[in-house]
Amino acid sequence: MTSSEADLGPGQVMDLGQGSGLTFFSALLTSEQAVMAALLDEVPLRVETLHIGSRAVNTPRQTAHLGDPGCRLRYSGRTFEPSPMTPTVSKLRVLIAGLTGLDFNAVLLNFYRDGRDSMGWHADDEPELLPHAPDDVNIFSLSLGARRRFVLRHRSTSVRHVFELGEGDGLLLRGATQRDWQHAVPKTTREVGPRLNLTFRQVRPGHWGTGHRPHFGENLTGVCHSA
Ligand SMILES: O=C(O)CCC(=O)C(=O)O
Repeated sequence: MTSSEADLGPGQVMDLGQGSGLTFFSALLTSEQAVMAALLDEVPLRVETLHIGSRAVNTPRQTAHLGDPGCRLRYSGRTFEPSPMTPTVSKLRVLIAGLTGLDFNAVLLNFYRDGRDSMGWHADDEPELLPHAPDDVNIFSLSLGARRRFVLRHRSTSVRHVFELGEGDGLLLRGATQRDWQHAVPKTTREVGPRLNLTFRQVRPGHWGTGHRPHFGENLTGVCHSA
């Protein structure tokens, strides 16, 4: 992983100010390609249809939501009940708990088949996210396969930080990062292989949420997704 604006090393902390911050863990997995193959085999990934206003739009990537019972996610007009975590996802959960001291009870997988697949600007700030969305949210992002640009943009200053995440890189997004920053994985015309990203989340079980916020606005003219 590299950053255009910061030179981060393994396990290195980046303070984004005002309670926001990142911790980067380089190439966490010794058998990253085998882990990715196992996940693609175990997890039923698919394009989802979301409801944005009166329109139905398809996600520009494949996706799946896994988690403990009741750890549902709600976004863009849909509520997603979790499928049980698969053996490989459960092992990653344990690994990440050892690394961070945090237990993540839900995970959203996003599979970018090639450079045409993408993720629009959004923040993971849904009210069901713990410990206290949007002011304090822990998200652990694990990126497998091809490196893709992961862009963070401050909501009011538009300051950007650009990372190339893949090949087993981990990124813990902490504190107010989801309140004050948005993130995206833009499309690219570069030849890139497939990339699988897992965002591990802490979800309040049984929470139904309050919003149907279409926070993947940049994709509304075509295909859209969530988080
Ligand atoms: O693929 C990525 O790196 C980002 C995934 C993401 O933004 C999300 O799951 O909310």
